[in-house]
Amino acid sequence: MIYHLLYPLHKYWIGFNVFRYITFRTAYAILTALLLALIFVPIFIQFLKGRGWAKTEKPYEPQTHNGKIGTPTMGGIPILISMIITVLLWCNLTNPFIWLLLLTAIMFGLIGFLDDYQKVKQGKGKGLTVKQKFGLQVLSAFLIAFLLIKGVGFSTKLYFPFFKKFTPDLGILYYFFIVLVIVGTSNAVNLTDGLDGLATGPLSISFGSYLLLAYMAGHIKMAKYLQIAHVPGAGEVVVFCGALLGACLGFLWYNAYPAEVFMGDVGSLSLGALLGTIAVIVKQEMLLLLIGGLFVIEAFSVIIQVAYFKITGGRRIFKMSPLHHHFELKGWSEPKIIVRFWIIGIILALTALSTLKLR
Ligand code: 57M
Repeated sequence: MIYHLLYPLHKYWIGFNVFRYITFRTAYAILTALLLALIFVPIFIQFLKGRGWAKTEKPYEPQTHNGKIGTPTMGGIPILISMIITVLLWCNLTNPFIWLLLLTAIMFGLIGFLDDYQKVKQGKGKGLTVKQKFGLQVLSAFLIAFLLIKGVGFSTKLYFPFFKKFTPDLGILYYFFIVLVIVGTSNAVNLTDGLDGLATGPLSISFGSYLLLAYMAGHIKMAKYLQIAHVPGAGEVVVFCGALLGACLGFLWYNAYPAEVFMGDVGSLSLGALLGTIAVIVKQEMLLLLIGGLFVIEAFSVIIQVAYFKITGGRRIFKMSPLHHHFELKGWSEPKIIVRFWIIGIILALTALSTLKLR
């Protein structure tokens, strides 16, 4: 809104020209979303507590989690509200990528809300069935892929770090690849969200990284210099990433150990799907394996554990999966696990960004 209201006034005063600049709008998108989340999250904590929408006991959890019973969940709702208001305020709303990302947030947020709501209403922790949840995610991701490829005329070429010339055109297979990236990232973030701030921190690092990648992809000279895909219109995704970064940091203020609120599936599924969709839009899906490396490690720890458990008839590689539970059972304190995972997330993101020069 602000962009559409104030930028046209530059005809009367050159000062309004500043609202054209992506860097300016991104800086204020981060601050706006941060401020809104700092205001909305505590209000929601009271609302959620009033309804008893909180963590219920789960028998198979590490003992340390019993102290968390009663912590309100679904904190993803104020995250999404803060982000959406900020996007509507600071983004150029004629850009189709912005509406596509808002649709992603709403579809995956609704799936997560349905799961969370059923868990808290039934009080037995039973949300949607795995089939229901997965089916809804795949359908939503296919819709995003269709709107991208057919609606925006998006390229179906796949780009790789290090290899400039190798850009295979996946054609119709790109639909399935997009679904894999979006649904895979959404569920990987969901699994990671098992300790205070353990998902929120790396999500903030990831959105910050893709903020930079979107800027480079949307800047024709910079994309050419770095020999990465130029994606016309990706510049607005920078502002969107700023809104996500600000909202996550504002939520982290309350989700930091000891957490006053959890984001719930409404947060983890939507933020994970947004990260995957942004990676697709800026044509840096393969780099997501590094930037989102923590989410990949956590998800694979479960896959390896479940596979080994089935193959060996009940033996385990980790004391418990996802990986953060393994370290809990090894006696590491929760804050130590969380901060060490954040440090690893920062190292992975910096390594990923350094590959842009190594081509
Ligand atoms: C997603 N949810 C947290 C909170 C958060 C197939 C199997 C791998 C599925 C997997 C699973 O579905 N886990 C659920 C992780 C839960 O967090 C809620 O869920 C939202 C995110 N989805 O926002 O609302 C608990 O995590 C703790 N938490 C915090 N701070 C936070 O900021 O402390 C969350 C956020 C919360 C709270 O205690 O209640 C979760 O862990 O459930 N299942 C598993 O991951 C289980 N692993 C397992 O069974 N491993 C097996 C193998 C054979 C599959 C094994 O290794 O032997 C773990 N799930 C739970 N506890 N609950 C085991 C330990």
